[in-house]
Amino acid sequence: MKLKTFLARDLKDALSQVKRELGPEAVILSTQSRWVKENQTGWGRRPGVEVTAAVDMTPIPSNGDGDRDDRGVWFPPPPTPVSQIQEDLEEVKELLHQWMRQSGPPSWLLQHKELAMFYRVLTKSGLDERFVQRWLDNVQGILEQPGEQPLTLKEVACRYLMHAFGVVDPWKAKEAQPRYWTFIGPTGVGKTTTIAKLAAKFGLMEKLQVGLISMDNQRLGAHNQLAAYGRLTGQPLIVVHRRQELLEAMEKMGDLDLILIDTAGRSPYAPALQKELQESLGDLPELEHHLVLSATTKESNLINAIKRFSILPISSYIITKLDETNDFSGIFNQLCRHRVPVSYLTAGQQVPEDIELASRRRVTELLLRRRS
Ligand SMILES: Nc1nc2c(ncn2[C@@H]2O[C@H](COP(=O)(O)OP(=O)(O)OP(=O)(O)O)[C@@H](O)[C@H]2O)c(=O)[nH]1
Ligand SMILES: [Mg+2]
Repeated sequence: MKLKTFLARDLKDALSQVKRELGPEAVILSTQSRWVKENQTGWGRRPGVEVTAAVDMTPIPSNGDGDRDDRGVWFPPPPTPVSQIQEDLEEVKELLHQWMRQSGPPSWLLQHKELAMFYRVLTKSGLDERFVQRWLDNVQGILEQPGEQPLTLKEVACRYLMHAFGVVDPWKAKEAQPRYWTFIGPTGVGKTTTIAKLAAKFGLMEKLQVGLISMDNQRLGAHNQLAAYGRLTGQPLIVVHRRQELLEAMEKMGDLDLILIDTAGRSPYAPALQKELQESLGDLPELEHHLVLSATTKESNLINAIKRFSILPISSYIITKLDETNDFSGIFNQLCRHRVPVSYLTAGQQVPEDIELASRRRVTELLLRRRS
């Protein structure tokens, strides 16, 4: 293991020094804020960064590919470009996060105590650094506007966050009659339970005519769960196996107000997923697809799930299992990134109680609750 400490004016400069001297395999062990010389003559000092990095010098395995350079640093064979870029991005993201956490609020923000505190909350919330930076730029822009401040500082702090994502009430979003809503997503995220909650809300509380269709043929007897809810509420259920049967069931239920369609949970990593989704549900413009995501899912898996299921046009995200985590940052980052609105939030197993329509205020509170 070779260990070395680098002093640089900024993180970008430090990282390129690390790559140059230790090679691309180097691992960053720590970053810290430091004062560095302003210029060659040594006059003046400015904030900079100290990065400690290490590289593994163990011999190349006898069957291994790759090469050593003249410093003795081992270079593995070139990885596939996409995975390399993803790894680099993750590394830079983590470094930036550390950097922002350590360096604290910029000096201009310190004049506004309330905002500086809010900045600290944001940097610790797990929110994407690029988004924190955009928030800073936005706040700075507002504060620099001449004349009387139109907003209180608290409003300045929250306003940008609350408008960084979309919310939708899917019932009001479309006038179509009937409405056909499908619930798609990874296994076990709560699709069927969410359908049962919505069936009770619309059928029993709002007295609308609701029908249920189950396309879940993945597990033996998977539709029994929905059939039991249907029996309790008196709502009709049709089980379908093929696309043609789905079309027939949709036609049969055409005089109802709302048809909730349950699908089989699928691993976002399943190679045939997108083909299957396209073949069973693609090119049916009457369908509104709601992607169900669990708040407990790790961010990298969320990113992949959104990517794979978005082969179908997604009308909204439904976020489940909010009662099982206090870290909402992964979901929040994705809501800001994709701008697909969030419709419902669920926080518990009770049918029908544990579901609510999403609002900007509630979603923002979920992000901030861990630190506030
Ligand atoms: N804590 C908690 N549990 C939930 C929530 N929503 C669903 N569940 C539970 O999660 C488990 C799986 O729920 P299902 O509705 O069967 O999930 P699914 O997505 O239909 O699963 P598959 O059809 O197998 O893909 C059940 O035990 C539910 O009670 C929620 O908001 N909070
Ligand atoms: Mg299910």
